[in-house]
Amino acid sequence: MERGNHNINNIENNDITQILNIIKSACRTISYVIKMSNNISLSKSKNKTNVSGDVINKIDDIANEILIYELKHCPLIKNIASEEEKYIISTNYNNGKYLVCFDPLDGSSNIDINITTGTIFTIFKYDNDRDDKINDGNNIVASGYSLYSGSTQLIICDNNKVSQYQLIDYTFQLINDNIKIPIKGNFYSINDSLSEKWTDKRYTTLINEFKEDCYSTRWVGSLVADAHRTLIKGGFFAYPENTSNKEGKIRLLYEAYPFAHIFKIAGGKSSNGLIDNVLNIPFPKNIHQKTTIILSSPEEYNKFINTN
Ligand code: AFP
Repeated sequence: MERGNHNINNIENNDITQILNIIKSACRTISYVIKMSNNISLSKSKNKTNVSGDVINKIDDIANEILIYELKHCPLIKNIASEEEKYIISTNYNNGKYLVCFDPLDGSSNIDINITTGTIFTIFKYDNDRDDKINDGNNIVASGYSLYSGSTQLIICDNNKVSQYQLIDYTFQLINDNIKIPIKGNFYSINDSLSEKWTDKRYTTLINEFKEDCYSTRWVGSLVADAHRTLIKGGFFAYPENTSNKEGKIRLLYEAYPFAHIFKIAGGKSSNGLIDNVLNIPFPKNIHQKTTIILSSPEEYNKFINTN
């Protein structure tokens, strides 16, 4: 059996199940906080920005603390990386074999208007034969995201498949055990208002082609929601580099890698516009490195690579 390109055994399977259970529990708690709190107060700015320059809201801090509190006591985990922490956090378990990375609350600028947010996470296994190195996204052994919306859902990609759970009666119940992305969709998802600023004009040509082919546009502004719709209904999602965000806006480690892993296992495509498959981008020196991202059904991706 394999996860991504990574061979696994029973011990590793148990390790990953244990870590995923901790993440599930954290997502349940975050969901509870969002559902039981005044969302307007959760959106209150902390009057500080994170290392990527994004404004930190109260809920970003709360979700971050919940995840770190739950994960740092797990002896399997050596290191933790979060969007809200400047540096990697080392646990007390130097012999731990895993690095867990997450964006605690993606789309938090949408929390006050009660629009979908979510937690994105990924688990890397250190390469023991290479002095605890991680090469790239192919070291991922599991990844996923939650959606805090009308219902709370969890998508988990492990064991070479993508499964969908819904929080019903305080437990995550399986509602789809093998998600596959449609070969083609009817939607494209991109922040069109930035088109004048896109430095790679292939996106302009491609979007015009989609319009001619009667595609509809969708843009929530939460990666979890826009990528989830693309995964389930098919189509094309991209956040290209632009004159304000020269390397793109999406963070490689805890946003782009996990979605690239999920899309690959579900039969979809990912790219940074230059490298096919985001998992092949080398592990970043800076944990907050940004990247252009494309997540797509195979047909729309073919259109992209044939665009000049
Ligand atoms: P927030 O977490 O600050 O709401 O940012 C969300 C995000 O990083 C990603 O989830 C969206 O796809 C993207 O920003 C939306 O960016 P624009 O506001 O430029 O459309």
